[in-house]
Amino acid sequence: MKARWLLLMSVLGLTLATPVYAATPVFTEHTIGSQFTEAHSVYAIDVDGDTDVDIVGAAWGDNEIAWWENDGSQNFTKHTIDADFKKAGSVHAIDVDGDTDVDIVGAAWGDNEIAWWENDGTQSFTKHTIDADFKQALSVYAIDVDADTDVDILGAAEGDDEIAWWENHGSQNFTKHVIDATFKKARSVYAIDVEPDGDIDVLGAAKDDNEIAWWENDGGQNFTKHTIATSFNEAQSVYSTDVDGDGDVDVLGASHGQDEIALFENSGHTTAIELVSFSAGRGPEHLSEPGLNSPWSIAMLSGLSVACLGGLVAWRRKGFAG
Ligand SMILES: [Ca+2]
Ligand SMILES: [Ca+2]
Ligand SMILES: [Ca+2]
Ligand SMILES: [Ca+2]
Repeated sequence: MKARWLLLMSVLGLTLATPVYAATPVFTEHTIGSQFTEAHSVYAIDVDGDTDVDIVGAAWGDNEIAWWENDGSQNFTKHTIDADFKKAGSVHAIDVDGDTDVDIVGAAWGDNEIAWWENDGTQSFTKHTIDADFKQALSVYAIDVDADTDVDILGAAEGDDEIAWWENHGSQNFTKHVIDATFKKARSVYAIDVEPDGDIDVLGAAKDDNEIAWWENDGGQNFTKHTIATSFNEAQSVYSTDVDGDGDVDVLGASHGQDEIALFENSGHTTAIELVSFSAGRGPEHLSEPGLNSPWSIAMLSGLSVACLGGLVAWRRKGFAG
């Protein structure tokens, strides 16, 4: 059996590294917020600037954006930011207006809205609508897209099949720019310098196109689409970071339709590989309930390229022209 696995991995072009038996992280669940109906999105950042990390969340069913204040010992107190943000699907937090406190951005599917809540410095938040006609807004992210030092906003609209960004003119007056209007049932957006060439590029996931894609910024915010995956069934979510520590950013995706979390490795503009979970002695097994306790995520968290942590984790090649 071992020989077959070695053969398989050899066929797949793998190098079987010596297993690294690093300390295995053990995760213990602590409930932060309960009865947060149809909790849909979460992010962590020091909201109140007291050096501990707080939590922000969006609840689809409660139409709510909230944050949980950390007392420094991970005892959390909930504060509602907005309780009338219909089908709140996504939340992110960053200092939008550059006054050093952390503000909140959100997407409301039911209100077709992208909004931000301004922090007055004492965590009293005032809502500002950025766009109220972004149909079935499902994802939001914020970063300085055009490198003019102010924070811009990105969104994905399922109803408009659209990935867009809103340019901040420096005083939180925003102008919308469409990046792609034919990205069917766009569900997720993220932005990072993919190549990297110093400018911010954009990533998206489209449910009906079964697609993960990125749009290359030419430095003047003219975006050219590059497809990463087109048969990633009901692509739901996209994220990007340097998973394997080789200096370039890789792409992570969640596929609703094939019950899969995948890694698209950026291997120097040539190919990428999709990570699937294998159980020792059995065939490839997609992770139906990927979670932090899976050997796979442990491998990613540990930065291991190949790991044997409760199961065998192997790489499968997947085309990705970087
Ligand atoms: Ca804090
Ligand atoms: Ca601020
Ligand atoms: Ca900017
Ligand atoms: Ca770039």
